[in-house]
Amino acid sequence: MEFIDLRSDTVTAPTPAMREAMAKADVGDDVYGEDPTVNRLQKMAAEQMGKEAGLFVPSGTMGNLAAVLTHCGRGDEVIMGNLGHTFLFEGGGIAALGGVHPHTLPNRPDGTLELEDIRGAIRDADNPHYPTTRLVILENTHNRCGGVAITPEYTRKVGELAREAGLKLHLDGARIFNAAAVLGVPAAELAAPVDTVTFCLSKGLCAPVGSVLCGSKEFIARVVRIRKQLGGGMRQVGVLAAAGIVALEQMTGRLAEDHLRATRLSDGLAAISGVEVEQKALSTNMVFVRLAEGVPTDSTKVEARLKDRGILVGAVGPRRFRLVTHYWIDDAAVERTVEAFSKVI
Ligand code: TLP
Repeated sequence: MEFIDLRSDTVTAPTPAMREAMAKADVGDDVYGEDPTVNRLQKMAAEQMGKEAGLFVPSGTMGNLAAVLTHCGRGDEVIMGNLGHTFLFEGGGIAALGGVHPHTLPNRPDGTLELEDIRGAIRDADNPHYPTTRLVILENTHNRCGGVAITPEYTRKVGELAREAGLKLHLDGARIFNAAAVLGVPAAELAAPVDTVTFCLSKGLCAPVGSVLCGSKEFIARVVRIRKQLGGGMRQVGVLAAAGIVALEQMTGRLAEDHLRATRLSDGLAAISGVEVEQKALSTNMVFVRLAEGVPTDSTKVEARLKDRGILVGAVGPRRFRLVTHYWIDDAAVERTVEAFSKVI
């Protein structure tokens, strides 16, 4: 059975244009800095983020980890959201590998952190009881807050606050191009207030592997060593970077289509009695839904019944699901999903 896979946009297979570019890619040893395709991708990525330099890394997780390990030393502290990907879903890597202490603040439903909370979390640097506050992390779009975009105005305010306090600001921009599409601004505007940004090529942009960490030349030069320590120095990796170039050239401009389908999906599901949709402003390609109170089932059972009908969704709680639209989800897939949900419920 061919599945309609809405579990994530990470499930996207490369497009035919990507496979062709991968087959033809010029390659070299990237640990020597000699892979022309990787070098081209890094240059394009840095330009699109408005930063001096970029570094290709195997995953978004490694991009965020390498950024934190470069900004922070052992015993330093990072301020981040309690629903942030770096806190929830990156294996505690910053603590396990870097001895970096996470200071979590409650994410508001729109994905932001209260500015006063950030200010209040900054430690007194002269008091030896405290870890040293070094970094703030934001996430755009914010995954667990519904795939919502964070505005440039808000990011600028956090940037100012961080600068005044002598802190660095990192953006987990895994889906920054989705945010740019819904806000109608260039990705560089969203990244302008931050020191460093990671974005993913392998989610809605469909590349099979890879993310790019961008920042100043001096910062990226330091990340090269950290990436090597993490085992992320790759060799003839131009075959993957070639797909990343296609992602930047051909895929960022179509993300609004995924957002439109997510809205249709959300509207269709909202009309089913027994299903409650968490509809939010500035949402992008994610739809979060819950089973209404009194519906005598749970998300694991619903997930299994939907799978029997060829639909894959992600259970993210005992009565909650996430559905993510992407390049391989067309209008017919949206209709079939709504129909299947309705029958199963
Ligand atoms: N997110 C995945 C899962 O890990 C939850 C998904 O299906 O959404 N930052 C953000 C905001 C992400 O959503 C993800 C992946 C990452 C970083 C990590 O990227 P990868 O998977 O490339 O390590």
